[in-house]
Amino acid sequence: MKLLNLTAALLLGGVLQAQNPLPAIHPQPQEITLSTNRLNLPHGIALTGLENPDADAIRLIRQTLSIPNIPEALPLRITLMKDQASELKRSGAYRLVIKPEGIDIDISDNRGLFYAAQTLRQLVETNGRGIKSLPLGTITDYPDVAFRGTVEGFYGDPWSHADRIEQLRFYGKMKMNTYIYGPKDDPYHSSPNWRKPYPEKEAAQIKDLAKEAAANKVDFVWAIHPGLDIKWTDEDRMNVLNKFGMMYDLGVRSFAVFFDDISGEGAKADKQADLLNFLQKEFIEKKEGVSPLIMCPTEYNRAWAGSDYLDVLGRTLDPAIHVMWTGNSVIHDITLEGQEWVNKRIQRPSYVWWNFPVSDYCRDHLLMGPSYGLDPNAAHAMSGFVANPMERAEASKVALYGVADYAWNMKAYDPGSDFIEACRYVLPEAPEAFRTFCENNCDPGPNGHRYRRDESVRNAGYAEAFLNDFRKHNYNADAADQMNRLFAEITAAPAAIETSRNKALIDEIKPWLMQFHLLGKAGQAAIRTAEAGQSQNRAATWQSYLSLTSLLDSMRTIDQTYNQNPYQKGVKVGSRILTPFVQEIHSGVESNLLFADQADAATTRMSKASILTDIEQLKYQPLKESKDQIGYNRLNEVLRIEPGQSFGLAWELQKEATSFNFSLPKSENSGRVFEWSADGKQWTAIADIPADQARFKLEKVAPEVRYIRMRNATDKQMQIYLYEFAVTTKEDTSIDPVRLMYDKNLESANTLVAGSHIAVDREKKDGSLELYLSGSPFSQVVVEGTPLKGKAKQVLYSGPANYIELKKEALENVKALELHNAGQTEIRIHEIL
Ligand code: LOG
Repeated sequence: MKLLNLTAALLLGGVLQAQNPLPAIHPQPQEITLSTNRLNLPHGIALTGLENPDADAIRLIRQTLSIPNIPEALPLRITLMKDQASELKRSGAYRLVIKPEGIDIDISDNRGLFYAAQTLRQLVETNGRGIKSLPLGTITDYPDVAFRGTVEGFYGDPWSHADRIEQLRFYGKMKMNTYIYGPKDDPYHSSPNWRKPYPEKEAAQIKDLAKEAAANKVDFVWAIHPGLDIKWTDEDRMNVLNKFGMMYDLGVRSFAVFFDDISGEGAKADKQADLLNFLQKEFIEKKEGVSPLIMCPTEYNRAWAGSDYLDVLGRTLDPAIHVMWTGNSVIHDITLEGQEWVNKRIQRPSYVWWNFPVSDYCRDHLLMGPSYGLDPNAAHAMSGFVANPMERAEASKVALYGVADYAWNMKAYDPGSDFIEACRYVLPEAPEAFRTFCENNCDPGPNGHRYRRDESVRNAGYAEAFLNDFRKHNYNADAADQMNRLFAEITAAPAAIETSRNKALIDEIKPWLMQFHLLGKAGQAAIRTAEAGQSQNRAATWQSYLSLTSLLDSMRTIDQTYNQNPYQKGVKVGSRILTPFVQEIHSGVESNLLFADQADAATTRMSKASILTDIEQLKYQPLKESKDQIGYNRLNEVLRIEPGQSFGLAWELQKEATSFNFSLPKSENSGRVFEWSADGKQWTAIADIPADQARFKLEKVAPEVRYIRMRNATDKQMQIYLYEFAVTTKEDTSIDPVRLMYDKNLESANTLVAGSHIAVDREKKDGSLELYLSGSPFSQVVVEGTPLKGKAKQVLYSGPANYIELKKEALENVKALELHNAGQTEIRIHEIL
């Protein structure tokens, strides 16, 4: 609620009439009544009230307003809240009253004072003479959700120490009070070292983090992930307890146990509950100043909740323990209905682990879009709300800004406007350019979770309108104007963004900035190409098509050079709308050039590398593909294979496999079979793969094989990890390069070196001839025809390597044709029609 209480302000003396609009406060306060009139503080303030107010909050107030404690200074009175509604008893609640006589702050606890100080920081203005002022009014504020923040719970490079320190400060500013430490790739959080103490350097850093967290009123929650190899013995239960003790000694006061992404013995609900109840009694309740225990279950989302696992937890787990939940699937919007479903089973409100903007399943993408898909009516149905961010900490702030706003005041949260403010907050030097970057980099691309995000929403309609006309061979000039304007903004955005003082952010996103710049250029080139295509000028279309192709090649180079992690390699931008827009124009123009009759286009498709499976979990995975290898992306969670189901790979007819390797650790091996096939129909068991190995490399693959798979030949569900399943391939060198000139593919080409020549076949039924050539501007091509009746050869074309059209009439009496590279540099013959 935002009211302008003007009449009250007009009656007051000694206040300033402000020129500026009221500032936006984030997260948005629950109740706010502010006047445009301001309280002038020429002499600063004098603290009164509470004896020992929180030192961190006071430091912040001192930075915001001066505290000289002189008689002229207006009083700032801090008192503890009395007899208040239950919301105001929540940790972090405060009431801030700014009136002509001074400032009153009522607080529920230290955190409340710290948050009141954060609000003051956003309200204060300093005029030209250095005098500070605040708007008159009242703010009554408290969080909707008790625990708000992040869970560093992703696979991949954990955040650096500097990243984490900065995050904790950011959380303090955004009134988020929780940071759960649980990076999957920290071996002391998970296997193999969860039982061991941290080495000295890491221990010192954790101590530091706990201190920084406390200064920002954030709970530093340290999580352990023991389930991959835990034994349900007294010894291992003591190992967990002792590790908690070590962390306590480093200053940690909040704890969690994660049982996600495990299978087998560690995944048993009753055993997990036993351990947790033991920790609750023997550690949480006994140690001084420790907050409630948090656990992440193995069945942490509805799609996986098939057994009575959650009911067992609900029944047996101490009611004080929080249970985490990612929603209706691993990565999902959060709905009230979904929350109610799980809460009934676990017999408590679940603690939401929202898997956004985490990108460990789509590491070639940045998720820079708004945090949306969060139910505004679910506050009462969750005990906490934490987001799992990207491996890139600074870049994650755009989404986390929204997370903070949502979890504090759901009803007031508007993802769209919040996102615009988030862009301004993260990159104040160039907010518009940054917004252009962010709103066109939201979507993870096709992925196994089938989680997609809206992207390019301001322009998606124009893109669609343009393509609709393009598909009907029309050129939509209005939509083209809009798209051109967008692509020009995209081209220019990276340079503006790089003026940011936030060097850590620029380092994180640099490859995507480079790629984004190229996308802007490619987009403009695509529209030029479509326009040329529309005008039926084939020579101009071909030139434009070639420059578009070369921009796409540059994008491919970036994709194959940067961010070469072993999972999802490369650098993708605009996956939802803009990249497909450019690609469709590129291939559409190609097909318009090649096929006068579009019906022919469909029949000349090449065979393609692809995933081959009937397992739902894998069906939507994008293929991992490089020049000489195809394979599956590593799956983080456990793969469940029903009897008879299989997963495998298929590849191009013109490629031969040279090796096959897999890594399927912790497999229940018995009953799995590996098979291969030449046609995808007739399958033969691969004799050379040992039955009991989790990892294996097969060095010899029969040359005719084009398909490989693994099948569950038992009558039970199989649970395995899919780390690697890949085939190395090589081009079939027996392919004659001359065939590439007639393969209905403008990408492939036969290269003709300077001084050489080649015979040209005539394919077209109507007797004309088209040649698609490329080369340097100084290239020199001569096409000669041998006449039917023994006269001297005649020159039919002489000029640069380009699009050449020879009309039927010119060829009527020609028996044979020859193409000479008469220049100093090589030329490429892409296609002869
Ligand atoms: C993991 C998490 C990972 C996330 C997204 C949970 C509870 N566990 O599939 O570590 O970052 O999904 O890939 C998970 O979400 N496994």
